[in-house]
Amino acid sequence: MLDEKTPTYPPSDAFASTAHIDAATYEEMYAASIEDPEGFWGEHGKRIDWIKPYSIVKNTNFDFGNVSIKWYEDGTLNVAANCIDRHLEARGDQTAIIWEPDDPTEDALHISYRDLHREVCEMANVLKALGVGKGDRVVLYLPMIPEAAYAMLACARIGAIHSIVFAGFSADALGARINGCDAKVVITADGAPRGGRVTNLKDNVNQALLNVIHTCQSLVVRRTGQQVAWRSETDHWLHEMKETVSDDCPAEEIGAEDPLFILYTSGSTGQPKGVVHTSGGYLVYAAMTHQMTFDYHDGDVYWCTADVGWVTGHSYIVYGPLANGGTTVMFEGVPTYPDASRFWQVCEKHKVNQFYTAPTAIRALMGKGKEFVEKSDLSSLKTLGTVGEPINPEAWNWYNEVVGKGTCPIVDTWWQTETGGHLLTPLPGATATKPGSAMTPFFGIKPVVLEPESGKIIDDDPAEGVLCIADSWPAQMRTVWEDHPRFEATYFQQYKGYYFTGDGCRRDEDGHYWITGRVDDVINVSGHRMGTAEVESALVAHEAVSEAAVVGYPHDVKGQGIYAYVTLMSNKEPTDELRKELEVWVRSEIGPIAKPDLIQWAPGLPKTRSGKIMRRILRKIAENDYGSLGDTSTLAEPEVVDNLIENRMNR
Ligand code: 6R9
Repeated sequence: MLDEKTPTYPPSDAFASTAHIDAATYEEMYAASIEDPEGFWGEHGKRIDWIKPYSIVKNTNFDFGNVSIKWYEDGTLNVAANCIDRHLEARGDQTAIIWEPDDPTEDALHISYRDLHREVCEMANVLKALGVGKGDRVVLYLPMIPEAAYAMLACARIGAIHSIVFAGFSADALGARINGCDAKVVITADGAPRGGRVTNLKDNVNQALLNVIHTCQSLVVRRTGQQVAWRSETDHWLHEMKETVSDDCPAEEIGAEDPLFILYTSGSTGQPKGVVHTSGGYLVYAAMTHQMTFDYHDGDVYWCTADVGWVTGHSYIVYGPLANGGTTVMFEGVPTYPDASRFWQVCEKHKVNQFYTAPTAIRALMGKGKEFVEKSDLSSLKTLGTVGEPINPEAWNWYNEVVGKGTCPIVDTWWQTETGGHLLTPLPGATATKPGSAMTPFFGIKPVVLEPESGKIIDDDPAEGVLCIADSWPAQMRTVWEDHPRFEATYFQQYKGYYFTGDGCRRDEDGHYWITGRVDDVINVSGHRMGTAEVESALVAHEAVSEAAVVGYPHDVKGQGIYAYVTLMSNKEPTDELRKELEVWVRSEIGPIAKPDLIQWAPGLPKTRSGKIMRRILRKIAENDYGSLGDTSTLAEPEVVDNLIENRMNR
């Protein structure tokens, strides 16, 4: 919390004077956006091109049982035409995408808007030749290569709905998502080089499709040239099919509320849910936040280090920057390969002006020492950003001093897969930032802090409680794919009339927001969202496991680590081999990011008399804070707790 010693970091006068938004403009525009949302968004909707202009701006209802969210509903547009065609005349030769490969000795690519147009048209025609049309689903399981952006935009061009599955997910997780949205085609590559190693994507697709009942063709990009097992009837090489199609593909007229993509994300219960985003409002908001949050200007080179498998890659590598006619860097590799100077070498090589990454990457690089940063010329940098989890002040200060040399505003952007774009963030030319705070709402956003139990609004500052949003914004998710009741139950049931974010927060005496982390059973591992329930169900699917409970615990680099309490079947011995086996098992069920960091053998789990696992206690033990366990009197067998404390893994 802010006290007298908390420093604030205002932008320099020079930065503020050329910024899109300075402090006075922010105040004025924010007030206007809240007083008259229809007028405000009616005006800002014009930043993109419409085929048929909208006459209705906002039609939204947060009442549980009748939740419905529509923006610009009678307008039509094409998202790909907005990201490509409309820039051709003025900037056809400008670089749209700079692609930086995993291996620094391989050449980077500079893809112009004209190149992008041709590639996307060809890919769109290939999809059409495979029978894909408006409203059909296409799953993308790809490395960070330009074809990932081409495939997204090709879907958008013909009105197909893409659903990207992060290439780090396992075959099982991929199969579940292909089934979940009934995809007609999966687009993949032979292999994905990352950090000097190769993931055999095509093999994973083959394995995933064994569990897919409907016919799903695959379109394969040749990236590594490795041998792959081919399913002759339903597999197609992209480079072969491209030879057979025209490089002209008209952009379909798409309704503002037609889905653009589905993205599966973890929640506190059950299987991941398919978050649905639609076309018009999403693009308006992604473009506007990209321009204003990063203070992006024409000609700037912007780099977001995320993967397109996450929402950050959707809004802030592809759709936002390209809708603005920008130059966006796509990076195939990892921050530490070949060594910890890679990010900074890429910044120097491509003269990056805005750099956007995750706190976990900053912490990992901070641990390697500043020599790795100081080898590179970072004088092109203007704005730095973070996303995905709270940033601790130590990492913030390192980012500010060692990377930004104290001259680059840092924007700590809070948002979610569900929100489509930034909701709480400083604006670099307007906000005097505080390390660790997401500061202020973006235009049109009405955050409220509620008492967790009563749901009452806390008006006075400072305030601490759960973070909800009181009114809709254009990029809000519209529904859960084919499960609107789940959408309403997850986000609108607990606190009536509000969108419930699942995050806790504090608002300080100046009215600035500090995210305190999830209040549900979602953990955040290296900025990746993980439902503890997902990891638990993977563990209990193993024949040796009778019961499992998973919680997060503080981890120096990852933010949170995964701590699993495992009860074995009575005929199984707790051995180190079995521990290894369970780690490998979870990797293959979900993916490497879900591998437990610590597994503790638990002869019993603390439960209430009604049989509910007391997670509060498990969290405390995992945090090595067992002195403050609180009330354990409602436990069925209080003695199991002593055993767990004695054998705790995080000391
Ligand atoms: C964009 C993205 C969403 C959850 C969110 C919150 C956490 C994201 C944050 C942050 C503190 C920030 N989160 N940004 N916490 N400060 N700047 O990350 O989407 O993967 O859906 O995760 O991440 O807990 O609820 P997603």
